[in-house]
Amino acid sequence: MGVGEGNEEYGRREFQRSRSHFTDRVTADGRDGWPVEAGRYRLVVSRACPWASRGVISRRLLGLENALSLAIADPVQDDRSWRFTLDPDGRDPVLGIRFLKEAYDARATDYPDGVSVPALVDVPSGKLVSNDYQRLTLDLATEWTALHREGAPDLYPVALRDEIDTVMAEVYEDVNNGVYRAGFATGQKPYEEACAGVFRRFQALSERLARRRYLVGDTITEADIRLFTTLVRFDAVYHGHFKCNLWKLAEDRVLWAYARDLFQTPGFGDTVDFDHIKRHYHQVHTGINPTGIVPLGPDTSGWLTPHHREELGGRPFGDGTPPGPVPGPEAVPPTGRA
Ligand SMILES: N[C@@H](CCC(=O)N[C@@H](CS)C(=O)NCC(=O)O)C(=O)O
Repeated sequence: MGVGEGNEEYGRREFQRSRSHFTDRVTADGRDGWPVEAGRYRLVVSRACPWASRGVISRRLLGLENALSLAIADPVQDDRSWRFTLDPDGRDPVLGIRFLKEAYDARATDYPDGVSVPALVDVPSGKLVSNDYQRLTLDLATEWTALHREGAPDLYPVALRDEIDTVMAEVYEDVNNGVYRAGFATGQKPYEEACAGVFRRFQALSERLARRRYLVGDTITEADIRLFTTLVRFDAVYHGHFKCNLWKLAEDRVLWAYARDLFQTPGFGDTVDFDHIKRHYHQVHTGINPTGIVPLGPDTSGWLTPHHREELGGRPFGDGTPPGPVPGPEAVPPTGRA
């Protein structure tokens, strides 16, 4: 029996992820009308959101901070969705808007899947260009190359794309989206299948990563970014709030060391705000946490402990170099750090 085909007792309800509605691409040749151009676009994210966080990490690793500016939404949406309440006067200082919805409205009158982050917005017109999170980071890696920093890594190397795509598809199905299917299931059977699937995939990934430092090849790739964004949220929100609790990340020696290795790599952990992550999930999903209470734990200091993964070899940035420090205004506040 497949997921969602449960009997009366368990129900048929299964979480359905909405699709990205705006799939225009910003490319080197500008074929969709949106050429890569320094300073033209604004990346709107929530640091709570795993899909948006991929873009925040890629942007850091590739050194696109000066070319592509960043807007950080309040981790807690209201019924008008993502808001710029963290900014002075509650307005994004570059786009001049209070709600991300205003950029969506400038682009279209009808968008059945609603407002979501990440969102790439054209600054001169104020219009949304794309909310296609699956494509966004691949384009940052392959289309924005003219604006990459010196020493930027190749996050999507041509020779490894098939393998990267295969790993990412499995990770998406069972892990990135699997935790959501478990967390939002409204029937016992869909929950159990999704939860079991998360841990089956974790087991396979743990075996894969026992003797190799990164998922594909010997350098950091897009596949590592996509696994990391789920792992870094795992013990803080998916284990309790989404009931993915067969074990904690910190209880798997290999995956925990792998995740800490990435966390301690410039461009990964320096983008993570545990305060935003915890408040978003626990305060926004009132269907599964009606009181809105945000748990005090877990202790996040373990993220900074030695991981010893260098012993496996690997060249984090290949022939390139690590990114420099986080630009001052983008530093994660102490309340959100490990
Ligand atoms: N479903 C989104 C994928 C990204 C996503 O799910 N983002 C979430 C945050 S993690 C979001 O913005 N959801 C809308 C909301 O919560 O208002 C899409 O189709 O592009």
